[in-house]
Amino acid sequence: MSKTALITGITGQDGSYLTDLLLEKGYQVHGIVRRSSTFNTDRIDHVYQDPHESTNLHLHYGDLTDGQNMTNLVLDIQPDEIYNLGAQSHVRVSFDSPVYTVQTVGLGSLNVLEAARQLNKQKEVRVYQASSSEMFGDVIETPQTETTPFQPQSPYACAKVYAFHQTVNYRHAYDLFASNGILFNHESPRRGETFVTRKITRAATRIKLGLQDKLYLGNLDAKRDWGYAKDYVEGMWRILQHSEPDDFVLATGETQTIRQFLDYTFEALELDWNDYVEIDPRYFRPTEVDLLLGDYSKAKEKLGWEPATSCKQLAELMVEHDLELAKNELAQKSLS
Ligand code: NDP
Ligand code: GDR
Repeated sequence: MSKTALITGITGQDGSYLTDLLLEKGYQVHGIVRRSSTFNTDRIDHVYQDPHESTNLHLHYGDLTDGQNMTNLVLDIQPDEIYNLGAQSHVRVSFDSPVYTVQTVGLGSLNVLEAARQLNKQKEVRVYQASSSEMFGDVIETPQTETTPFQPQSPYACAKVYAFHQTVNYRHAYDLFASNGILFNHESPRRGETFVTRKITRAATRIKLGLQDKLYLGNLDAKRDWGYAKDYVEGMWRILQHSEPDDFVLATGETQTIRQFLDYTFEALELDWNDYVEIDPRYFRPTEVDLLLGDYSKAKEKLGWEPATSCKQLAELMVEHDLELAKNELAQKSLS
């Protein structure tokens, strides 16, 4: 019998890679999609099939903030595994929309846990909670591990800390198989275009082809532990296959400044970023996380998980992808 998984945030970066992985493994994959006035399924269109024909991918309208809707879906679908990836996931935006961010990231996660608790009375269900290195915030120790105390520095991070603790509490209080993946930044060609890595690779490739002159950024000194999203969704899956629920850091164990990511990207295009980058204070955050560096030894030892892609390789594969996008844009322009 194939397993059934439910993914919140299936239309996002991680949701789309996880869908690819679970379909390859023979799962029945169910995903929750927000109703929107325009199509928001670009990242999963390559695996979408007409629901009138036989398909292993099933999409449902829903919203994390609607608890009744979450419980109805979970009880109807009867998943073996739930991956809670849905979130207002942009840290800078969480300062502009703190209440909405907390509703989706904090209470939304609680809605998923409550729904899982109901289903768990009928059959065992396993829950993955997308926790974040942002929870470490103003870091107390480096590198950060599963036992490093949290000092969140944004509404987003505060809400993720809340969801982390709720997940642990549901594990203890209700014997629910609920695990946290504490994932450090992970990127890809499917990364949203307002996160710094993708903003850089999109702009640099457009600059290379003469489609753009400048790139405006904020703080270039922050350090991040950047990995490849495709490697990390494999880790999510392994966390739910483990013999017991637990919390795991997934990271690369290396950290770079934004400047270094600029170097990798612009050097791949034989350009010097100093000629194009300007600082715009609008991208500064009221409180910044200066340094993140993860220690993934526990995941390596217990799950056999390791990252396969370095930050430089990541920048290069994103450049390769975005250069094709820029070439298509140029071709369209010359036709019009
Ligand atoms: P994305 O921003 O790419 O995707 C977020 C997803 O959540 C989208 O599918 C979005 O839908 C959906 N969503 C947003 N609000 C709601 C809502 N109210 N109800 C239902 N769905 C909603 O994030 P990532 O894929 O990068 O990240 C996945 C998860 O992992 C998130 O929880 C994020 O906070 C967390 N995380 C991410 C890290 C990273 O580096 N990428 C690191 C650590 C944690 P729509 O497409 O309609 O906007
Ligand atoms: P982050 O990712 O906040 O770490 O959260 P982001 O790419 O937004 O920022 C990383 C660092 O780059 C600096 N920065 C800029 N950031 C953006 N977005 N735009 C800019 O122009 C810019 N200039 C400099 C930021 O100040 C920051 O220091 C991501 C999200 O995916 C979260 O959901 C996830 O939990 C964490 O990673 C781990």
